[in-house]
Amino acid sequence: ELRYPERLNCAAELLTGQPGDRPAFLTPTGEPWTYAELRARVDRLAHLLTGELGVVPGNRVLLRGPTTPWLAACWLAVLKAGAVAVTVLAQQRPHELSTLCEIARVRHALCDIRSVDDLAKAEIPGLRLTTYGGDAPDDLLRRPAPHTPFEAVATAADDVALIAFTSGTTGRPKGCMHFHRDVLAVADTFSRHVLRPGPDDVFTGSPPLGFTFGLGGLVVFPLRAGASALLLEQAGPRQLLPAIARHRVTVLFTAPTAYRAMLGELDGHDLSSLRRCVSAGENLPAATWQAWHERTGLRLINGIGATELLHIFISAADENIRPGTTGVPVPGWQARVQDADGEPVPDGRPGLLAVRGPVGCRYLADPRQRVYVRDGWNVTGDTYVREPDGWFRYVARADDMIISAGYNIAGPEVEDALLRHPDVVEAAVVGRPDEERGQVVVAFAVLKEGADRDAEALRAFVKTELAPYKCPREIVFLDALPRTATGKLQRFRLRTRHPR
Ligand code: 3SK
Repeated sequence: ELRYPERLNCAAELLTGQPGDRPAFLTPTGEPWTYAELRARVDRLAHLLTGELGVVPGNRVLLRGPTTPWLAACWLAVLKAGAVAVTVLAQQRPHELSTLCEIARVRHALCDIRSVDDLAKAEIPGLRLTTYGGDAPDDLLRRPAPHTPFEAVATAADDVALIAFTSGTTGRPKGCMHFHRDVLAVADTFSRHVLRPGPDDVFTGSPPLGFTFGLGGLVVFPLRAGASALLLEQAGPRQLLPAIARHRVTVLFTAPTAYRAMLGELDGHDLSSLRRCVSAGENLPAATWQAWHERTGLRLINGIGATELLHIFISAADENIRPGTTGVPVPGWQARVQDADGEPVPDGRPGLLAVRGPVGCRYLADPRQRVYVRDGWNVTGDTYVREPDGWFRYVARADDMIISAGYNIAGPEVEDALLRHPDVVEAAVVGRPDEERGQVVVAFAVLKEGADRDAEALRAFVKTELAPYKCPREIVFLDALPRTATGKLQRFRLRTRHPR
C-alpha cells in the first residue's frame, strides 16, 4: 500500500535527492539541464510567481507551450508554490481556452511566447498573462529574481496539484482534479512496477505535457527515478527515430499510430538503446504489436490509462506480455468487468471496465462525476473482457460497439484485421444506421503511399480473416483519420460522414 505523509508537496519531492550534476532534461539542440540547474530555475520561477506575479496557494495557473524544459520547470514551480497547474495543449484555440479557463477559474497564465496568440485572443476575464521565452524585457525569464532556495509551500497530500482536461472525443470538457499524492502515486505504481526505471534511463516520447500521458512519461516518472528526459518540441516519427539513436533513449512513450508510422521509417535508425516502449492513448492492435516486435525485437507495453485517473492502471510488464490484450491491473490497482447496473459480469463475457486504486476521478463541478464513479468504482467507458486467468482484453469503447442484424461487433477487432493487410496504415471502423440491420459496419482506411485503393480486394482480405458478418459493408479511403489534439480517434466524425 502507498503511504505518503500528511503534508506533501509533490514538486519538492520530485526535485529532491538526485545528484546535482546528473542530467535532468535534454533537448535536441541545447545544453542538458542538470538537476542542480533544474532546482535553481524552478526556485527562481517560484520566487517570481509568488512575488511579482502575486500567485497565492490555491490559485489556478494555466500552462501552455511546446514541450520544453521551461514548460516543465514552470509546472514544477507552480506546484512548489502551492498553486494548481492547469495544463492545456498548445493546439487549443481561443474559444476552447476561454471555456477551460472558465471551468477551472484560471487567474494566471504562463505561456510560451510562441503559443501566445490564441491565448491573447481568448476572452478570459481577469486573466494575468505572462509569457516566457521571448525577447521582451518583461519576459518571465528575463525578470530579476532571487537566486536563493525557495521553500516549498507545505501543501497537504490531498491538496489539488493539477487540473487536467479531458474532452473525450466530443462534448464539454471536464476538468479532472488530482492531488499532490496522486502525482507520486502514478510514479510509484505504473512506473515503478512496470518500467522499473533507474538513474541511467533516458525517457522520451510524443505526448505533450498538457496530456497526462506525457506529463507522467516525460516529467514525473523520470524525475521520480533520478533519470533524464529528452523533451522534443516536434515529436513525430521523423524526429523521434534519430533522437532515440542520438540520445541513447531507453524508455519511449507514444501512441499506436506513431508506432505504426515509425514502422515505415525504421531503416537506418539504431534503436538498440531502447528497453521499454509504452503504447497508450488508444487500443494497441495485435497486428501493430507483432509488426513492431518483428522489426525491432522489442515487446510493446500496452497500457490503458485515463485523464480521470492520471495515468496507466492496467498493463503488462516485460516477458509477461500477451499481444492483443492489455494486461493485468498495475500493482496498487483493482479492476473488474461489470454490467450497466454495477453487477460483476462472469469471466470471458464483455462488460464495462471498472477500476479503483490510489487515484480516483474527481471532476471539477461536473454532474458527470456520478456517471464515472459508481459505488467507489471508476467506470472508464471501455468494454472489456476479463479472461479466466485474470487478464484484461479490450473490446471497444462502450459506445463504439456495433450491433448489426443482432450481432455484436467490436470495431477494434475489424480494425485489427484491416491492419494485417500490408497496404493498410490506419483503420477505423464504425456502425452506420441501417433500416434493415440496425447498423452496418463501415470502415475507413488510410493506405501506404501509392497503394491501390481497391475496396473490393480489401473486403475480400477481411473475409479471409473474420466471420463474414463482421466484414465492412463499405470501405472508404481517407488520407488521414480525424483525431483529437491528443491523438484519439474521433469516431463520431466518421459516423456522421455521408456515404459516398
Ligand atoms: O487517456 C489516455 O488514454 C491515457 C493513457 C495513458 C496515460 C494517461 C492517459 C490520460
